[in-house]
Amino acid sequence: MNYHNVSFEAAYGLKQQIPVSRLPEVAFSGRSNVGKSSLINKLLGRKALARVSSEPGKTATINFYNLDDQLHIVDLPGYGYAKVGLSDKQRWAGLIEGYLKDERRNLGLVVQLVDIRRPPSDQDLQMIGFLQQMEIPYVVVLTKADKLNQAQRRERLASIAAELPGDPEGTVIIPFSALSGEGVDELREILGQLVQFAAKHPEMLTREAPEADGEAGSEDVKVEYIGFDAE
Ligand SMILES: Nc1nc2c(ncn2[C@@H]2O[C@H](COP(=O)(O)OP(=O)(O)OP(=O)(O)O)[C@@H](O)[C@H]2O)c(=O)[nH]1
Ligand SMILES: [Mg+2]
Repeated sequence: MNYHNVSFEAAYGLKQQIPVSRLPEVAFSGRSNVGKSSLINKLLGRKALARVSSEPGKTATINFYNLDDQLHIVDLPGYGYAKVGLSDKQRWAGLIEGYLKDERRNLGLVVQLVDIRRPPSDQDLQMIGFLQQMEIPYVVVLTKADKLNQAQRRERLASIAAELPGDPEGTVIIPFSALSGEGVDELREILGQLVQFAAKHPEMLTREAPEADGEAGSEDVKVEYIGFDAE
């Protein structure tokens, strides 16, 4: 994939505005200020494609970036910012949930961001529970890794798997720093595999509601490119 061929494509404030997927999508989720926009800029090798601010609550729309016309990078609004009014909170929650539940989405992966310095918040845990329930493949990225010294880092890495819901062995966890670029290669590797997989299985990433379809053999679809449990 050519990481020099990236562009901002669109921002949506209402889920009804989001068109049916034209490309496979990878969405970035996490609480406000966790570093989603910074990660996207680092991943795409651009300083200010996604807007970063010291003021939380910056990204209030779902923003689509085009990566080499092969993948849509989707920046979701951050949740959990206390100072935002209730109506905005509800709108954002509706946007995020509407996006993740949209069966017309060719959503191949959610990258769930968690600050490396703290255990996941209740809302992080809720989000991961929701992804599991929806059977959406995800990886966990631990942001701001540069803010810890080696001992603190070891301590967090030893604790995090047990703090997350689900199988601790089975969750891919990637330390990341938008300052040093740590974690970029691993994420690009996963995105590359996702794109290859989507090219081979154009129909398979679009989800059907798990309730509506029971087991429905989507197991093989979701795991291959995130590096665990490939059959
Ligand atoms: N040291 C350090 N600071 C970071 C890193 N990533 C983000 N930050 C800082 O954290 C703050 C928030 O970063 P953003 O990328 O805007 O966070 P966001 O998740 O997009 O926030 P919202 O748009 O409000 O949801 C900014 O001041 C960034 O400079 C990192 O890896 N290391
Ligand atoms: Mg942002």
